[in-house]
Amino acid sequence: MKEFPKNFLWGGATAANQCEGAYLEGGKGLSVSDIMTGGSHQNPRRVSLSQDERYSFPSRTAVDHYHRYKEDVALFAEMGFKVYRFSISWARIFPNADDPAPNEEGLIFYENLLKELKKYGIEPLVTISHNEMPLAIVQKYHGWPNKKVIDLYVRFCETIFNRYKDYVTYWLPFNEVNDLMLPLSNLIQGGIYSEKDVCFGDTNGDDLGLRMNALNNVLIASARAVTVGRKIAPKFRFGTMICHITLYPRTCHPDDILLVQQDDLVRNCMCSDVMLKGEYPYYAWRYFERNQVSLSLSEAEKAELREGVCDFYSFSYYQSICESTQPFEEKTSGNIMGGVKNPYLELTQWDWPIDPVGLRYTLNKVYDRYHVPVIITENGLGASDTLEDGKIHDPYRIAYIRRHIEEMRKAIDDGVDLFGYTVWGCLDLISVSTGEMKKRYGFIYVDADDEGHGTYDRYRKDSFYWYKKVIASNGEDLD
Ligand code: BGP
Repeated sequence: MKEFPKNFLWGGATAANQCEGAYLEGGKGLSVSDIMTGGSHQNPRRVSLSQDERYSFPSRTAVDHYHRYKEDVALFAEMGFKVYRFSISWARIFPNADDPAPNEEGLIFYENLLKELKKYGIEPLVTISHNEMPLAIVQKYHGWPNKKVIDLYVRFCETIFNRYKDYVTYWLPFNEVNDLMLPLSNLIQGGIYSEKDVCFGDTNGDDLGLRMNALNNVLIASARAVTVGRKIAPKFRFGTMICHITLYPRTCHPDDILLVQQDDLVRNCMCSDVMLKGEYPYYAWRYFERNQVSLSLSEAEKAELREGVCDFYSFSYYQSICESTQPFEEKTSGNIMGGVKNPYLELTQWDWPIDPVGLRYTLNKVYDRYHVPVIITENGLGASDTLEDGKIHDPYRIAYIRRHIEEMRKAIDDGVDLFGYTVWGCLDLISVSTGEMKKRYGFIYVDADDEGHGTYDRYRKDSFYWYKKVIASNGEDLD
């Protein structure tokens, strides 16, 4: 069987809003994540524009990476990371979105982080927007349906491209850009606020036309940023970041096959088709027409989409789900959306199906569709861990990641040009869906609980030493 390529980028991934904390330090403004309250698997997070003091807001303190980034990067280096994916909090650079000048303190923070990575020879992979738009975009501009937000975003991009061009090659314009295909992401990705939606996940205020126009503007902004970026530094490489919810028909009834094909195209493929092929595909236009969506897309903007195509495909993969036209009662959760239960798969503690083979299937699917290099920018297991005598035994996490790496290798053997893997939440951090701390993904344990109590000290889990061996052997030693 083929080996992992020599320069394979092994590493981990985080996002500013889930790890930095220090939400008003260094001149940072409020971001959309700062108004999301804590929650749990059973109790959804609330959205509190008034920032009601009865609630806790976990992103505000997160895991204090803002102050401890040197220690964290040293631990990543100890594991042998070749790449580290992180995001730049937009609200740290433009606290009010339209400030006359960028916030120098914010720029210095990421410059220092990049210098630290360089010191250890770790390649940065930067997500430009990961649920961190300044709250001002919601309050003053009413979110991404407003075309002015494209200009604000591109200005943010130009600022960081110019400032960090000597450090960064790989950029991801938007995290899980296709999440906006679902109403859940109206606020955190679309900047669309509705009083009818009290909790994260509420869909009462959803307006599909508005949401699709928000997404359309995001895709235009992404393309424009790619074009602008290439002028600033021709070495820059840009990637999609797709939340790939791998879909299976629950039965082989032709209606189930068709349902999955149509949902897969719209949910999983549409955004990457635009970002890699430079235009909306035929089925997107049918989807808009059938749902009475009128898209504001000028000829000049269509040309921008064609010009600003990405270089590589990146995606998050946590699980697959089933769909059916038949009424199957048993359901499971999942990243962003759940589905019909697959009787062949086990579930995580948070009810997400575990499907390593689905990763190989997905890698083959996306490589066949786009013929560009592929990197997995999120994958991992959210589980609760126990700290005892300074140790954390997490064989379940090792087993999950091992099985996914085995399938990655098979996909490489199939012929897929896979060039990297960044495990989600390599450092424990706040969960997006539940706002919990106890849903942990890390190789590095952070001593903090759901209420924000704890020393915030870092501990190496068993998986830390295991992943170090995996990287040192370039994926050969998975024991
Ligand atoms: C993805 C997000 C990440 C991350 C991950 C795990 O959708 O891009 O930010 O949080 O899901 O999800 P959760 O935190 O809900 O467990």
